[in-house]
Amino acid sequence: MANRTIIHIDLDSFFVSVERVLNPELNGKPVVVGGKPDRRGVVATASYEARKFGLHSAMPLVTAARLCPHAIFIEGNFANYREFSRKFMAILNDFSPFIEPGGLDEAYLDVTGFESLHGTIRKMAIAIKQRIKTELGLPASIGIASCKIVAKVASDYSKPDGLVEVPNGGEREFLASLAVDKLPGVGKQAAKVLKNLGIHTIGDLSHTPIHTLTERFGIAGETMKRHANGIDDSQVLPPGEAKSISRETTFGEDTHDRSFLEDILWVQSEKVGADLRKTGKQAKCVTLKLRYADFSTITRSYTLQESIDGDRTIFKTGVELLDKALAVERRAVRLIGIGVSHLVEASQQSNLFASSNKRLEELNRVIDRIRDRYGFTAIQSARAIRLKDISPRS
Ligand code: TTP
Ligand code: MG
Repeated sequence: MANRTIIHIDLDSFFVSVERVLNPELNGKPVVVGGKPDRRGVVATASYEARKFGLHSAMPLVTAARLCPHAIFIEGNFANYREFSRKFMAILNDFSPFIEPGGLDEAYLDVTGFESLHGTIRKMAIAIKQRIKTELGLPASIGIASCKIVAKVASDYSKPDGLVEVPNGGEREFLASLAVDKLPGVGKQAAKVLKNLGIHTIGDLSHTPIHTLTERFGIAGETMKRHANGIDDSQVLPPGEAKSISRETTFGEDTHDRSFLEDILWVQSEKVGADLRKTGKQAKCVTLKLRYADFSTITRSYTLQESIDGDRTIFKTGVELLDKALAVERRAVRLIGIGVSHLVEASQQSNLFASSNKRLEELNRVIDRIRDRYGFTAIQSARAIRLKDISPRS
């Protein structure tokens, strides 16, 4: 993949910072947004002054009041935060049209090749911070790197009111000394498991054999290892652009019943296909997910020659993947799911398809229109109806 430049920007103690703009008397003081400590509830945001006392998001307000009795506790007003968020995103949009919001107060910007507009990307980042400061009164932190994951870790590392640029090629070195839980995707539980394996830093993680990780975390282990090495090919995707569309079903009882699994897969494929066509996209990859009785989970993917959006193709690919998976292991299944990814804009003419496929595509569209009008169950396949009458034979 060609070199990219990604900015990750995240506002500092967002809710508190907005409250401070509205009431400057709160500046420099320990402030908690979330409510009065006489109420049950948790801290939404603690100012950095309050964090020195150990306060953090999601901590019970009562605990926060015990640790920092002189903090100022305020209820907060979500409508205000939404309004500031809207203006924040509008400013970012002036700098790059390639923007992916990650919540109210953070976003990724793809700024590849934008140096010429501002001198350097660092200067551009400074300009972004300045506009947010002068127009909104909010402090922000920015990470600049060659991929999303490293940019995000960098912005977090730079907080508060910081700016860190990770040089191209310096990703691994930047990450190496940081604690594993600084890597997005490594939560408290995963960090515990890693610690027991003697893996403390992201550097340790980057050197861990892949099978050690996949044994514990499934395919998430592969992602973890790639990210620890500063590798992340994921694109900056504008809002509303789904990366994948999927459906999954967990059963009350584990099942070996092959035809029941197929029926479920059909109904799921119909729904995934309908969603896909609704967004005007086609997919190039179909993924089957299976969870067995012991909670171990596998996913199997198949990349198609053509991009597709028909229920039958999704289903047939899913069944092939199911056949392969069950050929290896005939364990009882607890969950089955199917998804599509690698989405592209649907092409206007799909003359590459054989005419029979074309008719099926047309049929899909007719069914979509009827369902739009009368609801999804207005038209049902024999498989879906059968599912209502049977429960799985285990
Ligand atoms: P964050 O960006 O995670 O946190 P923050 O902006 O308060 O602090 P900083 O970025 O400087 O570390 O979340 C943004 C807002 O989302 C935060 O101000 C409040 C809200 N939020 C919650 O309501 N509950 C939570 O558990 C978290 C993490 C955030
Ligand atoms: Mg924030």
